[in-house]
Amino acid sequence: MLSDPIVALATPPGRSALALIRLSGRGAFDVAARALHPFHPDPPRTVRRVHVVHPPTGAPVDDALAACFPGPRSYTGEDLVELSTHGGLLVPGAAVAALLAAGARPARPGEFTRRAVLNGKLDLLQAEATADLIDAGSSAQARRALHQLDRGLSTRLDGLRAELLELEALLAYEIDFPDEDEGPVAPERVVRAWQAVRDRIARLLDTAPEGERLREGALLVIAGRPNAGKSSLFNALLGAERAIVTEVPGTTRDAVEAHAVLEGFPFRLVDTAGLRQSDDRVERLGIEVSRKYLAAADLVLFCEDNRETGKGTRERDARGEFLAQVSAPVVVVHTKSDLETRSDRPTVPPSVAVSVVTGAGLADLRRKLAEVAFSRLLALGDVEPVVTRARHRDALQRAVAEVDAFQTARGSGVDAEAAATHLRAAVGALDDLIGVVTPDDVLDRVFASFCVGK
Ligand SMILES: Nc1nc2c(ncn2[C@@H]2O[C@H](COP(=O)(O)OP(=O)(O)OP(=O)(O)O)[C@@H](O)[C@H]2O)c(=O)[nH]1
Ligand SMILES: [Mg+2]
Repeated sequence: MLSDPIVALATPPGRSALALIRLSGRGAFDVAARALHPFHPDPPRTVRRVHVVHPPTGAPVDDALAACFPGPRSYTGEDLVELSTHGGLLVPGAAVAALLAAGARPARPGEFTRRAVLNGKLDLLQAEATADLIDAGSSAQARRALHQLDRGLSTRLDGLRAELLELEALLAYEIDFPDEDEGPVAPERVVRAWQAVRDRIARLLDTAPEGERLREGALLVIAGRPNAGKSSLFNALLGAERAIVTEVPGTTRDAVEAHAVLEGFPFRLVDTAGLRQSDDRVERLGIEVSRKYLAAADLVLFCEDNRETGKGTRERDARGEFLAQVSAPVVVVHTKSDLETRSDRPTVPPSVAVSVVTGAGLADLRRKLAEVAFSRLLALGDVEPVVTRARHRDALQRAVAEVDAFQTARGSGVDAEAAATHLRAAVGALDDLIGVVTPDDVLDRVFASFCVGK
């Protein structure tokens, strides 16, 4: 395993009061001693003032603070130095250059956290949570990442792993006493234990769709007839005038996408071209794009002008036809509620009336959208673990498949020892997920999205 000294800026480059530099690896303290004066690694975890100089010229670089964390009690598990320098465009880079000249090499993206995983300071799920916490753009994402960093998900998996091993232990009796007709363990007990652990793994797997949606943002597509007020609503939800609004039907020709946080949850909002039969070539292309987005949507916001709603069977048919084509959940919204309405219109639940002029109904709409897109996460609260990546989903699917194969094998009279290999394989899938033994290519994939200094 590589443990040579690496260095990187852990804070973003640019104007700031301070910057933080990390230096880690075998010999990190020797490297530091060449560029920091005076350098005292003792006592550990004590901040001291140092002069940063560029070896070998000795040219002064900065007046800084240094703290030493001898391994294994450090973030990486190696000898580690944290250096707080002044910020700005020049000083942090010059301080990194000084440490490079003193014998360190530039860290690769995510290399500090990767070493923390390899040295057993963090499991793989915690490493992923570190990246998620840094990338979080909404409070729900941050809370979820913190929970995972706190071993919320890891603890649940430890529990499931223990249950699988207990189930295997029940079988051990049969393996040891194969000739007894009715072994010391009643078969129903094995079935009950199997059912319990299977359900628990399946329940965790059920959180995957919304968990992954939480990391990426729910794709919310705003659709409806031309002039229904889609772009106006898009801007209102975004809190910015991103899309062009005019009284001319057919204004929006292309899909406009933007990130928004609604009720603390992340969304990717898409405004689309109004749906209608059109002879205009450009508009037709826009409508084609709308349909593609609708097919990929997690959630559709269908806008109907309050005054048009239920006006005639043609509109109702158009809506029915539209709703039949969309497989994602649809929230029907009546727009322009500040304008005069017809009182005899039928409403199709769930429906919310909004006005971007008065702001009426917008808060309700935001809440409704968060509820529909993240109902399961809202019901689970922040304590229950959730899986958030395709990697997690794949591993849990493998575990469920093995647990099921175990039961099938039992049912078809396969001997206990052979059936138990499926339980072993299920434990292996959970181990992969936590990262007990992680092959390099898995680590490469996990750390590919990390930034330098993390
Ligand atoms: N009074 C009132 N007018 C609104 C409201 N929302 C939109 N409008 C008006 O309705 C017209 C159409 O609004 P847009 O947001 O451009 O409608 P659209 O659905 O994006 O239209 P296309 O892009 O052409 O499909 C504009 O003149 C808006 O000012 C509202 O809540 N109240
Ligand atoms: Mg528009």
